[in-house]
Amino acid sequence: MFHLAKHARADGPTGVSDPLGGPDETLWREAAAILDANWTGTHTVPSRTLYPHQWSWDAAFISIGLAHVAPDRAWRDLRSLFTAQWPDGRVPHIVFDPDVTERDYFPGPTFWRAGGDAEAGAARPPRLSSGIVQPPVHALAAWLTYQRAPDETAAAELRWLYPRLVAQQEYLATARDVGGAGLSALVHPWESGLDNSPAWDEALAAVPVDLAVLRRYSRRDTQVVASAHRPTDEDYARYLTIASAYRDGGYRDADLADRHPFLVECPGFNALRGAAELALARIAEVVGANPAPHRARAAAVTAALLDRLLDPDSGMFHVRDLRTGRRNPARCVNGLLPLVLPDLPVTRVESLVAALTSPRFGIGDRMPVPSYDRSAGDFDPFRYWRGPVWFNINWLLWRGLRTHRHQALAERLRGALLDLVRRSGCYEYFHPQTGAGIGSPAFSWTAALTLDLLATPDAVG
Ligand code: 9WN
Repeated sequence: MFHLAKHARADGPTGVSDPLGGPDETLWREAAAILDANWTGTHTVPSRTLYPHQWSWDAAFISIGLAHVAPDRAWRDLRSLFTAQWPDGRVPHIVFDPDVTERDYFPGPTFWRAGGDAEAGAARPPRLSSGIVQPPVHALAAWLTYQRAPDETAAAELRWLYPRLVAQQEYLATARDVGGAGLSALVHPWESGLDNSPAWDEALAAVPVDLAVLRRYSRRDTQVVASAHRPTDEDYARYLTIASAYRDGGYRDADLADRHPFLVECPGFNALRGAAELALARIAEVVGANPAPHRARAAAVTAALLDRLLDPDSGMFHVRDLRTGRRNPARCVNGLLPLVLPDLPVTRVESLVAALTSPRFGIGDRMPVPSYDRSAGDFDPFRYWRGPVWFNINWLLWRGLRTHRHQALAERLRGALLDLVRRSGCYEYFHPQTGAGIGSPAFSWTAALTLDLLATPDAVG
């Protein structure tokens, strides 16, 4: 067990406070204990029951929490992930633990058939992994981890990570710019991190459902949690079809527009890519590199988002299907994530805040933002990314509100998030009306970001 509270106070307040008053030691200890229980010795798993490997964007959020209680583990988590980076710069969405059996997670290494062949040489992925990516939150995570304890050890970690983070961004900005307009295209809904969001429904509808593909394999998720809370079999069959198509094309990105069945531009993913460039600009200053190109790239991403994905009528950003050129009208929470970009024009900030405070997403006193428009006919309070509240997304929105000096709203959101975990525990996601925990209990990113919220009490900077 690591020191639960000592590190947290290194450059922070002398006591971790409850926003409503008294000390919040119990919650702090519970959250820290979850991260400790999910630590494997080399990395942290998102959940012991449902996700027994290392996931990409989970690792970023987890390191942000670990930075408060065990900075050495925060750096080791990030290092572990980046040792699986492919030669082309992509950071795989899952790095498989060879000690975990195929039975414990599907789709596992046998499905993805990528990496882990020590004989294959430098041109091949170095470790067993999937071949798709997830949102690049890692530069932000590295920067926040460094800021917690900016000593020589942390600076050395930044020096190790910087070229790798740059290669990750480079891959996303070039190989994945399928639309040619400066935004990264996603080749699978899982790349967004918001797996079965209604944002993908239209693009997915064009992918044939081959239920036989499911019979060849066996879903593991629905053996662990209720199937009414997870993606449907039809959607799961499509996920496998799309992943197989990418895999069978050797995970090549050339000519994707001509052959790949699913290609979308996601506002959340691209906003996080822009935010990553801004974090890289800060890191560049520490490691002696030039920050200017990073700032320029961040500005270009913001401009492309405004140009390609903004719907002036909804005031939000929407997913674009590159196969049809159509923007999906569904109002999904990834359409609010550009709020993390500091150079967003004020009118846009205000329209996003209007959506956030409207009955569709309404930040309530006790309830954070749901993953989908509450007033939509197909809003589903139980099913994964089609309604429930997710902690990582709300944490990003909280940061966005602070960036744009919406301090009162940021504090309300922070209070609602902490209230949720106090009442229900650190679950994977939450019922958007009752706040009941759904999915996996003892979920790492919920615990990690709880620590970060507790350690950041007031509307400072
Ligand atoms: C597929 C691990 C991951 C998260 C994703 C979340 C879920 C996986 C799954 O779990 O996705 O990658 O099996 O459903 O949607 O955001 O990274 O926590």
